[in-house]
Amino acid sequence: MKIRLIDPAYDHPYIRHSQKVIKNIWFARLTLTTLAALTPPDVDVRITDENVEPIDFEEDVDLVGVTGMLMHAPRAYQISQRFRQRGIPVVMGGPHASSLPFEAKEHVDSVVIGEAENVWKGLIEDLKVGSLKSFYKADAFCSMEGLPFPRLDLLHKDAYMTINCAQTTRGCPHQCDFCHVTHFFGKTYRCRPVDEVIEEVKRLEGEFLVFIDDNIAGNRRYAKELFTRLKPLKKKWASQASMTLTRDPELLKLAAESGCVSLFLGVESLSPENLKDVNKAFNRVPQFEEAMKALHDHDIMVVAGFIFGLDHDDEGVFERTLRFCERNRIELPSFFVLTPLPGTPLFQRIESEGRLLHKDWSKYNGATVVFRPKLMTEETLQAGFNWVCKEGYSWGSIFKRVFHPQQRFFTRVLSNIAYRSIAQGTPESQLPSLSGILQRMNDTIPLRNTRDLIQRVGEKIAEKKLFIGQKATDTLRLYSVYNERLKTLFVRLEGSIDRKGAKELVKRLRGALDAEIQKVILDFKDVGAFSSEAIALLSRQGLLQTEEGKLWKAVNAPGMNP
Ligand code: B12
Ligand code: SF4
Repeated sequence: MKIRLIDPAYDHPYIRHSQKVIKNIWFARLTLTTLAALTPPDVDVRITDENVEPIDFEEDVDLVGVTGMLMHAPRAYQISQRFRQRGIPVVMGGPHASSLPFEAKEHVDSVVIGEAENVWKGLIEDLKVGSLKSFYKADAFCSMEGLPFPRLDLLHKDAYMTINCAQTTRGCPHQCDFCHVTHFFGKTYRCRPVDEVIEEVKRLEGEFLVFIDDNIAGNRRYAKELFTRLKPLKKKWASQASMTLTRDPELLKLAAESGCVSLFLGVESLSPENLKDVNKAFNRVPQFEEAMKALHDHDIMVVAGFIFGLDHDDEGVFERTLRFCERNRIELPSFFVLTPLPGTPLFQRIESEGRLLHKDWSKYNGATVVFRPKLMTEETLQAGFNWVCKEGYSWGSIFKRVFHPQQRFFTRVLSNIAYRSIAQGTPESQLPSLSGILQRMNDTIPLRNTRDLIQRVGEKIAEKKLFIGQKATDTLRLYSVYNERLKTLFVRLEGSIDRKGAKELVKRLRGALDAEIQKVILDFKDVGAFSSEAIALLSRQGLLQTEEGKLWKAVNAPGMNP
């Protein structure tokens, strides 16, 4: 019996995955090599990754197995059709088929939902006796003990950056709303026996490998043992982890000592509100800079993922995020447009709010806007995303991020050059025009005279926010968010306001109103103290109003007084 396993080509809107790009940055997924390893030895199993070689549609085989993420689905269906026309049965599995099995079944003979470990042999037996079922789904997740080592020998070794991949865990202890992993693995997080991982790693040729885990440090005790056991092997490795790893100095040190040279971290957003919305509040924004520093102190290259288009993102987010990457010397920022993946809570929410633009899965690739964002138009999100991809890999930005005394300097530069070659394919787009104004409206203004400030004691005590005797702050902090659809800027003020702060605020608001912004709504409720000059100035401008029971009412709008 002959089985051909196929990974469909990835058709990206602007990045042509040329052989050179794949050779520079891709490692091989473990999907088909794992499936091949699960195949009984009497079956002749082969793999085609369409990204690196063409499919032979005339091949004489007994079964075709296709895998695919969501955006591969349309191509996977085409491939299936070609083989089925010749009477060759096709089975599909992987993230997409597992999320939408009934859709997949319309295009293939059989669908494997979830992991293949407990069903693949049975499927082959059914095929042999001519009774292939429409769906296969294991009753439980497979045991992580005794998993066969993936058949890396079936890959074209020289086509990828590396084929040295291994997996130590499956799943993730977190449940971020946008992530497919939780949907696929539920709340489970399973670890392979360390002995088996070590044995597999020992067998890999060369010094470098990638652990394709979703979160290699999801169980700290396990990770510590694994890293300790990896040390004597003197390998270099890259993987993915959640940012919680950076909060455990012992774990981070062990990771570095065991050969960790690069980590992909889902930073996602610099807005705590966004992170809370998507159930990722365990990423603590105030600790981000410290986390990046800790990784760099251990000479670990940071590949940081950022998502654009979350509900609190306005058009200032692109520039703000890029400047953060530059300030913190993030070696390889990875930018994504928020993409609702079927099966995830995010998909359910966006769909129920009627915000999905279409269900053309080929466009659900992380680089194309497929939903209606809250604070921006689709066009602004797409343009801002294109801008950040290109600008983030401009020479200027690369210079700011990697040119500093560090070990492995050349690796950092070379990886940036590889990423730059991809980013260059992004269409030319302008930074959204209000970006600069929005940066200035999200800022801290130092005050000059804090002696004469009058505290809003009574009101603040009622709000349980201020105790008598608390000192007035010497800064005014502006937190702003712009709603492009309403053409309205919401500004929350925090701290104190003296004359200088009030003047600066008025100046910035004028700048905003001179641009496209039609309305500004100020929220003074977190301002603990004002100077009388500031009150006079803001009142003259029509920005402050008194209201019964409360001293200052949140105001206001266009007609600022001259
Ligand atoms: C490694 C990886 C990558 C690599 C891929 C490199 C390459 N050569 O393609 C990189 C980092 C480049 C990458 C990029 C992307 N990735 Co990725 N990636 C992964 C990751 C972490 C591991 C994949 C892997 O090897 N798994 C191990 C194998 C053993 O598991 P498996 O693939 O699930 O296969 C099992 C079953 O699904 C089943 N099965 C799978 N296929 C088939 C087929 C048949 C016939 C059968 C019977 C069974 C079967 O059997 C297997 C054994 O149980 C997964 C997460 C994950 N845990 O799988 C995400 C994941 C697959 N990626 C994902 C995404 C979204 C992307 C991007 C689109 C991100 C982006 N926005 O740009 C890009 C797309 C690039 C591309 N290649 O097309 C999503 C897919 C979600 C979805 N529903 O489509 C995942 C699930 C991660 C997530 N957080 O949501 N990725
Ligand atoms: S931490 Fe990462 S892998 Fe885990 S659920 Fe969140 S996004 Fe997914």
